[in-house]
Amino acid sequence: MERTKALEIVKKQLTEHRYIHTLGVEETSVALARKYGADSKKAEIAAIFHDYAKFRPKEEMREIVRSERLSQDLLFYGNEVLHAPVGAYLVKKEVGITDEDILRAIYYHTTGNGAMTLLEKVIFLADYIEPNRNFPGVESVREIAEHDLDQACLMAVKNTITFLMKQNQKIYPLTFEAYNGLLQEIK
Ligand code: DGI
Ligand code: FE
Ligand code: FE
Ligand code: FE
Repeated sequence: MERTKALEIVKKQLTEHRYIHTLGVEETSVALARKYGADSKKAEIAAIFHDYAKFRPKEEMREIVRSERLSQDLLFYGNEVLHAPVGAYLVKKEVGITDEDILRAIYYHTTGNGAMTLLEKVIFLADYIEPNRNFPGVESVREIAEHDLDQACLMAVKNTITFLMKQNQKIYPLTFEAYNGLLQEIK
């Protein structure tokens, strides 16, 4: 799909703030794809659509989890976790994207998983470090991302787990699997 067409479609789904974030993820993921040898066209499309479902009502997302038989443990989690797998489903159904690499990158963009592909890592990391993000620790992840994709992803997952634990929030099992998987790859 052409970039301008994709942006036109996703813009309707997002707030202005989230659209600007999406442009940042796109720019960052294309740069990471070029640096680390992922498919930059797939990175571009996955980035543009990664938060497609971010503003769907929670009940609509829960209904999709039930009717499409996604992992039923998703029903114990909120919008922050749901919008990624539900987004992959909706991008396929409503936008007509069928490329499994792109759909997987969208599906796993929030949690990661235990055996991440290059494209999944690129989208996961770009979402975390895109230029509009400014939370404690993001600058050091940006620096690691200059030279080591796996270490940067690991640092992002560690920061996320620590942040969630400090807030007494549930951690989705795939988030722990991402931590374990990245650690194993690095060793
Ligand atoms: O959609 P974005 O805000 O661009 O970014 P995202 O899809 O990476 O979502 C980030 C949020 O998701 C952040 O508030 C932390 C939260 N999150 C990430 N992993 C988990 C999680 N929340 C829970 N409860 N459990 C997780 O494993
Ligand atoms: Fe997201
Ligand atoms: Fe993220
Ligand atoms: Fe995002």
